[in-house]
Amino acid sequence: MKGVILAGGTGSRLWPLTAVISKQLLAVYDKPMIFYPVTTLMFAGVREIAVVTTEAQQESFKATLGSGEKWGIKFEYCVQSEPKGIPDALKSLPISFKNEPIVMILGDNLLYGMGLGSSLAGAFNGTGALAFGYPVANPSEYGVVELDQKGNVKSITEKPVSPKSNLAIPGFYFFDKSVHSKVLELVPSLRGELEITDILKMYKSQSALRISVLERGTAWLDTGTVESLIQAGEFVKVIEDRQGLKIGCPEEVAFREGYITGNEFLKCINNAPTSSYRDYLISVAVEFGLSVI
Ligand code: TTP
Repeated sequence: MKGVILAGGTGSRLWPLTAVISKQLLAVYDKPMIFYPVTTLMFAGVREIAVVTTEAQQESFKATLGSGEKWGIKFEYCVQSEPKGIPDALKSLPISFKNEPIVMILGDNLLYGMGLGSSLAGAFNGTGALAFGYPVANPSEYGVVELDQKGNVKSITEKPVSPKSNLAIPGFYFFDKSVHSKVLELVPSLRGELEITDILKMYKSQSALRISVLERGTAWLDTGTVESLIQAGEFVKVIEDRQGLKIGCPEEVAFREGYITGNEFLKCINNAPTSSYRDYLISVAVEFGLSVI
């Protein structure tokens, strides 16, 4: 399975913050926003990740993330020429991704929670689609899923005026390889975009859509508005200050999950400038008995 991070779009709701910087490169507290979805995909066991961006911003993403080698993964970069919707971005994936199941995450989504890492890795069996449900106070702003008592999907509606449930669908999806042909069948919605909910409906019509309701202790934050961006930053700060552990730190995840060796982790530390981020990496190395020079 390969990973996909959608980091295109216009970020208009965050303008003028996004006038020259992509939303997904803005700070969420102490690191670029895209580090959070990168680490979510690493926890899901993915080693190859396509980063879909606008043409104008591709170099900035390359400068921020690099080839992935230092984190034991591989990034491929591709361009979505116009922001024509979330599933449209899948059309720009490299050939090597087009015959593969994928796990896709929106570059402005932050998922955090107990056991999320290990449970994600085994969540998808490679067939159909797996998406998630998350109770929110404002379902009208999201794609909403209605489940029957057995947990089967009754309906999916994009930004409903009168939501049939309080379960929003986070921007994190597992798809089998048929997703690549499905996106070619989509037609734009009234707002002129290809809609991810239409892809989910296609899987539903084949009885191939599974929704897993995220546990209460899980946090799902999106960072598309000034308010939600600040909230996400505050959330990360509170957890990190309290626990003395970082959320969304790719070097640490790579090392703890065995993607890189101790020596490679030490190399990450040596290449990092003096900063609180570097100090944190050093504290992880010390915990593992590695000697930092
Ligand atoms: P949105 O928040 O729906 O759109 P946006 O990022 O352009 O922001 P705004 O609505 O404020 O203009 O996008 C969710 C995520 O999906 C975000 O990470 C950008 C990404 N995306 C693409 O990569 N391509 C697209 O065509 C769209 C619509 C979104």
